[in-house]
Amino acid sequence: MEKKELFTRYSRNPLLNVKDLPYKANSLFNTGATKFNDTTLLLMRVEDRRGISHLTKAVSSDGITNWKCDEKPTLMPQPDRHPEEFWGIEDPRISYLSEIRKWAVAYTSFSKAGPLVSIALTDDFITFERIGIVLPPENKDAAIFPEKVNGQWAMLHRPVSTFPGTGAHIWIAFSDDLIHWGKHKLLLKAREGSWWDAEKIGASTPPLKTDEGWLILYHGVKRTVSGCIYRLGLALLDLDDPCKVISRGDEWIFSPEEEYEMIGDVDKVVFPCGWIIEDNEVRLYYGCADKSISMATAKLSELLQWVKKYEGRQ
Ligand code: BMA
Repeated sequence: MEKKELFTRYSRNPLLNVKDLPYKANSLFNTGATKFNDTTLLLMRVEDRRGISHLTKAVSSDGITNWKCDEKPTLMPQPDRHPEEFWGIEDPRISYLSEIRKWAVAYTSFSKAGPLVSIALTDDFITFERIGIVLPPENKDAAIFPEKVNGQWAMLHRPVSTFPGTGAHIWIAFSDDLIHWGKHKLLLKAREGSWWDAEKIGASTPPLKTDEGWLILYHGVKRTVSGCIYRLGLALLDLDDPCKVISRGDEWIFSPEEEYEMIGDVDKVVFPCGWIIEDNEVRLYYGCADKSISMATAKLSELLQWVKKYEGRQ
């Protein structure tokens, strides 16, 4: 039996917390991540003291130390022009779309009708062009593939039906223009019963293109009498047809364990929205207990080797 963990936590976690912000807020947590002008850029969800979230960026030249946060919010909800952002904007996943030389940020807008998926484009992380609502409520955990697949953009998303007992699963959709999304297909189902990913799953980071297929990191939620536990798992999709699941790991690969992950505004949560891959190293940036941001690293080859063991599992 395997004993070694796939991910190793950075020894000085948490990397960032609300005290690192130059202004007052309640918490800073789930973050998108990308490389930008030779820096690592995080676009962090910051919850203000009203309870409404906005996005603020932090940059670091080594991706670990000396983070420089914007003096003020980078992307604020605009409820006057975008009523869907009434209760804030959350959980950004950043994908660099080399074809249009822009970064696409898929984020959750918290509307009065529930959470929904919005997209904004940027080329400088100073100004953002909002595409607006792309998928109506209830939907969240959207992550855009970094390149077109068979001539179309692709995106993972997580619609929720009000029909009793149907659960919350990961779907895939396709688009010609990033605005209109169709060809929806149920991709990965939450498991049932006592599984770690029963009832509710959602994409964590944007899909990663590898020689073996699209690597998917997703979160699974286990409900217990003392609340939910948010953990992470892996799946692999076919490169040419990402509607095809090659494999899906049975076990979770990362789980709240350290005090900063176990205790916060929402206990027992690890929630990544971004990862940076350089050579064979994966750096995962994740929200901890809805309170702070941490980093963990893994070898890409080991993640692939692990998930491939489950070939044929859906
Ligand atoms: C999910 C999302 C995340 C959050 C998590 C735990 O549904 O809203 O933003 O971190 O719950 O509270």
